[in-house]
Parts: sequence; C-alpha cells; structure tokens
Amino acid sequence: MKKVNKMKLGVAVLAASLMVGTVSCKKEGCTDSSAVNYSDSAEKDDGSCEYATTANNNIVVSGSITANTTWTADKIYELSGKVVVGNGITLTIEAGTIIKGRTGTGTLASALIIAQGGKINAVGTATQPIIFTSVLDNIQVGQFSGTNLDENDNGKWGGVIILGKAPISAQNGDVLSQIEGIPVTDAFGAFGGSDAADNSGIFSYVSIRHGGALIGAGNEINGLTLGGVGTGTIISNIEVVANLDDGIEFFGGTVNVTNAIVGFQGDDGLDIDMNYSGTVDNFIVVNGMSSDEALEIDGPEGITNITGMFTLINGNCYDSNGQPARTDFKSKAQGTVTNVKFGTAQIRASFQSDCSTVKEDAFSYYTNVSPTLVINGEYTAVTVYTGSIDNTSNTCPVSATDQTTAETIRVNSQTTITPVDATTFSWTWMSVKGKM
Ligand SMILES: [Ca+2]
Ligand SMILES: [Ca+2]
Ligand SMILES: [Ca+2]
Ligand SMILES: [Ca+2]
Repeated sequence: MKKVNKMKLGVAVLAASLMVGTVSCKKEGCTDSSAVNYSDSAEKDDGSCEYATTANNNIVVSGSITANTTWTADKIYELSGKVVVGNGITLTIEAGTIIKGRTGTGTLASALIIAQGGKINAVGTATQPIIFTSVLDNIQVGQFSGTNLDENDNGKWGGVIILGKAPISAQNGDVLSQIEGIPVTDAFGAFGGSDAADNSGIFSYVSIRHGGALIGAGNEINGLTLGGVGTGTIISNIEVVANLDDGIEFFGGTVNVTNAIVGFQGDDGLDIDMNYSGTVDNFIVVNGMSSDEALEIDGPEGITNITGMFTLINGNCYDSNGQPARTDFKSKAQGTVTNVKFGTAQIRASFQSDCSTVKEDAFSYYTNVSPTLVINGEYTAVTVYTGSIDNTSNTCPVSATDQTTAETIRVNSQTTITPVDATTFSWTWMSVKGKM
C-alpha cells in the first residue's frame, strides 16, 4: 500500500520537476531487476519496487528499504541479495517472524544490513524468537525449527550486519571504515565514527542459523557482524548456530551484548577486532568439529581509539565433547576476561625489529606489572606464540622464560567459576536440539 502511494508520489514529483524544467530530470522508477515492476528505462530508484512472492508465499525482499517497514510473524520474508536499512529508516520485525536468506555467494550473497543511521527494531521473546535462516530450511510460519537442517549445515545464506557510528580502531588511523566483503563503492558498508552512544535499535531474542556464505573475495559473512555499534543499541538474547564464519564478530564499537550463545561455527565463536570496547555478559560458545577458536581477540589496528578495552564476563567455552575450548589473544588484545571458563589461552608475542626487542602485544599486555590484558577465570593452559617481526617473516622463537612467566600468571589468576546459567538459553535452537 505504502509502496503504491510512494509510486504515485514519485510520478507526481517527476511531473512537477518536468513542468518547472529542472536541469536534473533522471527518469525515476524501480531500478531493481528482481522486482516485478522493474523499469529498464528508469535511471533513479524511487522506492516503488514491488516483489513477487514465491511459490510457497514467501515475501521476497531485495535492495534498499526506503520507508519505515514492519515484517510480521504471519509471513516468511525471503532475502534476495543484500537488503539494506539505510539512514533514517527503521525496520521493525515482529516477535516470531521468520526470515530466510537465499543461497548465493559474492555479490549475490543474501544479508540484512542495518547501515549507519538506520535502525532495527527486532524484539522477539523466549517463546517467539525472531529466526533468521536459509531458504533451504523447511521451517514454516509459527514453527520454532525445521526438520531438514542440523548443526553441520552452514554457509546456506549470508548473515546480519549492523553498522554504527561508534569509535573503531582501523588501519591507517581511519575513524571510518568499510565492512569486509562489501565493495567500497557501496556507501552502506561504512561504519565507525565518534558517537560512542550511537543507537542502531534493538535486537533481542534472535536466532541466526545456517549462514556464513562467501560475501566477497576471501570473506565469509559472520552470523552477526557488529561494526562500530554504539551503546545506545540493545543487543540481548542472541543465538548464532552453524555459521560458516564467526558467530559474532565485533569491529570496534562500544555496544554491550548480554546472553549470547554461539555454536558449531566454522571459524570463531566471538571474534573481536578494531578494539571493540563494550561488554559481553553471559555467553556460551560450543565449538564444533570444524570450529577455530572459541574466542579470537585483537586490539587496536591503528592510532585511533586505542584506549578502549573489551570486557568479557560470565562465559563458558567448550567443544561438542564437553572439553574446554581454545582461545586466542592476538595482536594487541587489551581488556578483561572475568569468570569465564575455557581451555588453552594462546597469547601472541611479537617483535619490533629483532628477536630481542619485544613489541607491545597481547603478551606484553598480559605480563606487564599493570596488565591491560587481565584474565581471571578457569583456563587449562597458556601458550605463548610469536607474531611477525616487522616486515620480515615470523622467525623469532618464544623464550622458555616468556612461557614460564605466562604460565605463572595463569596459575595465579585461576578463580573458582560461577557457572553460566544454562537456563538463560533454554529458548535457543541449541538447547531445544540438545546441542548445548
Ligand atoms: Ca569473520
Ligand atoms: Ca579464527
Ligand atoms: Ca574470525
Ligand atoms: Ca578477527
């Protein structure tokens, strides 16, 4: 209905501009070739695109959402390519709504992208979570899960990307960056800025399943990507299961996340980059057979936003056999880990210009008299490994002293864990399917 009105408005505006003879007179219409009213002579999109439903009555959505929109639980929404919620626009998703991403990779990868200045208002409940999955999933309206996909089915669609204006630490001192996998020519891929309190909306009781398709060269998409998302945003009760890349990846930003569970990801459970400086409170990572690290954490990449520190509190990281899962504190990781249980902590040490000149890195942050990488919890081992010497190959050995120093810190920082309350996650696919 709104779309029809907008189309009439577009025609009226076009007619008016023709009458006054403005110099800019690009023909307006629907420029998306996947829409039923695509106009191959239109040069400027006027938001009038309308889309077919599929044989099973899914509502197909594609391209930019140009007016405030609500997706309702009585329908299934099918993402065709990248669906972008742009500046000034709010996408509301009702509790219980199912969104299915199409298959396809690269430019055809399906994703929901909340761009800078756009807002998501997705508020599910424990009994009616919002579910993102693949078109290959046979889940139907009103159901909690399908029957044909399991924790090993990943990469079947893209993922969800939220981009804000909070500080990041990107390379070259950039305060604004472009999220990986989205070409720089697409302005909606920008993230970062100076508004630590930026508000991208609410994302709560959301289950993201079976995603992670390749979105750009060498870039699989995370289940949930948070780029420069600010503290005004509420993110809570999130599940990412069977994603081909990371479960949740943070690129800078300050947003706090409470109650997050990631399982059976192809890469890392929680991945922190560009000096994310918010708090993740109450989380579980369950590594599958092909997972990489449960936690993979980097600090600042550049000269901006170097003081922020991440906080991980109240967590448990284990594998599908119940064994504690490995973590990796990589380049300049700085922050605190409190009341978290995991396996080996790998701690990266790197060198300035020769193997005796230690460079500031996770290892030095961990071993300093006043450490800026503080791990208090229960972890089974610590392994120091070397990063690269500047501009040369990675040839420095880890000294036995460094390894011993790290091990002493680990032993002294062991605390008795208060276990994560698993009932927090009883609403999730992993809990219901017995995969926790
Ligand atoms: Ca990633
Ligand atoms: Ca990794
Ligand atoms: Ca990763
Ligand atoms: Ca990373």
